[in-house]
Amino acid sequence: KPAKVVKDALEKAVEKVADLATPPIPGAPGSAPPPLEEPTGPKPAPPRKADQGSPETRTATGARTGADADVREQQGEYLTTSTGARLHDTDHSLRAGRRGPTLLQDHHLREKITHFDHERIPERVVHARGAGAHGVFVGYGNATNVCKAAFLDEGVTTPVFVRFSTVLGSRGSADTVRDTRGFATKFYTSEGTFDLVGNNIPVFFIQDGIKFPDIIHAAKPHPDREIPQAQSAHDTFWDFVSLHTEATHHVLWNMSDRGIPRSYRMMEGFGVHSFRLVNAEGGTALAKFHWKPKLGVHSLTWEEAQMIGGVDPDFHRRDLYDAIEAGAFPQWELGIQVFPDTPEQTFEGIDLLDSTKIVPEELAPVQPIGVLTLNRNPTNFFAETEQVAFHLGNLVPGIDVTDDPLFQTRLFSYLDTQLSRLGGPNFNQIPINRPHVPVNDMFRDGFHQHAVHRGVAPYKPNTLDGGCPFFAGADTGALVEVPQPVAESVKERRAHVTVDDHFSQARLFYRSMTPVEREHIVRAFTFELGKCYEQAVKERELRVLANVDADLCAKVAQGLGLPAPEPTEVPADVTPSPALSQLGGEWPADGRMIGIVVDADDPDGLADLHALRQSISAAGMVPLLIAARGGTLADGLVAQRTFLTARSVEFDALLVASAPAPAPDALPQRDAKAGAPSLTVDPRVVLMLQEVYRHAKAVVAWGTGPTALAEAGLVPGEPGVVVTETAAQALEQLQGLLPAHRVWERFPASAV
Ligand code: HDD
Repeated sequence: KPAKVVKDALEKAVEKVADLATPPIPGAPGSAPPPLEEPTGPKPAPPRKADQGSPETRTATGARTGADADVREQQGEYLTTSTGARLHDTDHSLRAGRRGPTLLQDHHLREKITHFDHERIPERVVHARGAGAHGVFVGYGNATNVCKAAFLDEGVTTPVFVRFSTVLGSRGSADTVRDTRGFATKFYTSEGTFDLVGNNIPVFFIQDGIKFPDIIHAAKPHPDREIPQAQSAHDTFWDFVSLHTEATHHVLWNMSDRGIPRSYRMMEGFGVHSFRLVNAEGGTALAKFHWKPKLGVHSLTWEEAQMIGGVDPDFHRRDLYDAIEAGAFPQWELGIQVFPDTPEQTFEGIDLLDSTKIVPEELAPVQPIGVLTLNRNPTNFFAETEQVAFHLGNLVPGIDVTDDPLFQTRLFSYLDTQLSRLGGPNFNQIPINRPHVPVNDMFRDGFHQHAVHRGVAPYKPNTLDGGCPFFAGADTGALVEVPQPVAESVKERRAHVTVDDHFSQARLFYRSMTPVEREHIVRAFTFELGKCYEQAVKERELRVLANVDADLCAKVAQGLGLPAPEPTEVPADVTPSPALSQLGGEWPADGRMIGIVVDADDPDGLADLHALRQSISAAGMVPLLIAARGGTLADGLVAQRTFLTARSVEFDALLVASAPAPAPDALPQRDAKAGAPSLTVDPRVVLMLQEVYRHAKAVVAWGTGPTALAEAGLVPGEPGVVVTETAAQALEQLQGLLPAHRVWERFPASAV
């Protein structure tokens, strides 16, 4: 009997072990095919997108230099190890029995996890959050008298990559925070790569690059709590800028509507510094670069920016991507302000080597010299947008540096930072950074060396490689520094005297704004200082504002509940520069988002909507139907948004085709509450209308739509609140209102 017990137990154990045996390898003889949800057979690789090859590097004869770009891409139909062995499973680790430990010998597991563990690289120390796009730049040819750079010649088409960014936030921070925006452009020219690394604000906080760590440490989150994220509304920022008053001009721009752009597509860009341009005869001029958006310069309101930060933190990234996918390619003209290259390096008394100052366009007009079109989204965000490395020192013949001490420090920092960010000195071999011209730099080895260099003599002079590579001369496109006299002087740590003027251009900026824009600046200062805890910081910033403009100072002081101090300097007499204001013009409405509220259950309200949508699209705008429920409403009309998923801030204007009754899921408590007025219109539509009104956007209603306006308290005939007979008339009205961006007449009474 005991023998039988042992035998039974043994048999059971064997069965169990059999249960745990390794499953048969799929496809092995005799193994049953496992149930598969994915297609099994190899499929032809998807067609390559036009941009999947990295920029090619070719010699003058057209032969490709370096390794073939394609071999770096993922290819082949089968899943493999990183060394190309085909795999049959990536869902289970190799284990000693089904419930046993994982084996160290599982190379695929170790390789997969190790690679994953190292997927992240350090984010940029500033400008970590960004979005990029490819495009082309076409020169107009009219700059040749001042600049010999070949990419500016008439009709020359140069591929470019542009990266827009915020400065302060981490990689995952919200797009619509109040901040300066980066606008960095890489031109892959026939003479080497030219990087124009600018911002959407033409001045900088500091005049000397040695102060960069100070301003950034002050503006980044507090080191103890690591808050607030992506904001300047905190004590350390205002502590610093109220003490370091040369920041005042930049701060004024940040507190203006420029700090909260509506879209990357609607921002100006500035090279900030003066550059030295050189023409074919060796003549020089100083110049400042400007990008002028064809769509005009437009901003969000502060309340919109805050709401979007929660509702759609990727707003600007999405906007750029969607516009390019939809074929609404954003464009900017590149322009230059040109100044004589005098020994003083000033223009009309303005120091051209002081990056805290502008030269008003009224004194030196911006002359367009070419046009940039962004027409292609990146294929892979990390490979392109994250790994792109800009550097002010990437110059081409015809464009040279100046002695601006901010410029000079930047020349060091941009190369240096890539060493830790991209892990070594070979970052220019990364596809997005590779020049589109032959490279023979004699740099060798180092981390992430991808090239297989030939030859034995990476030094000069040599005979063993036949003397190669050779020197170019000015006639063969060499980058030759322009001989410049250096003023006889003493070595010292001191700023030039012109830099002592910290307030006159801040005042010029404020005085150049329209009343609405000034009101926004007042509110921004009041908000930001209101977020500070330290009373002394608020008081000190008010003393700064007293030197900018008494009215600005008084209004902010009132908002903070503090006395307005007297100025310590006699305010400069300034002539306003209307070019600094964002208001007063009319611009194309391309790419504007138009929400159309409809009642899904009202066939009359849906009648003309096919035609309306088509007309809106034909006008270059994006129509989005918003209804109580998603899916097809009637007659093939599809709702892209529901009252649950839509928020007003997504739209530039609202059309109301009908007045939807409250849907069952629309705040049912309200009706149930004793004494509450019963609703006739869905409260989410009412809220949307009220927000759109507060943000000074156009509202046009027809059909039963006016009922919704009435419920929201909007009165037809008020600026930008229009009732029409038909959908076609509504579009006509809308097209009259959008070119001004907002219904400005509603401000400042409702300024937000
Ligand atoms: Fe800078 C990035 C623009 C001053 C040091 N900067 C960076 C980017 C932009 C600017 C647009 C993002 C580039 C990208 O998308 O990869 N920076 C400016 C402008 C400045 C300026 C317009 C003043 C006129 N910057 C400045 C100074 C220093 C730096 C004075 C250092 C002394 N900037 C850097 C950096 C970054 C950078 C640390 C971070 C990531 C990178 O370079 O590649 O080197």
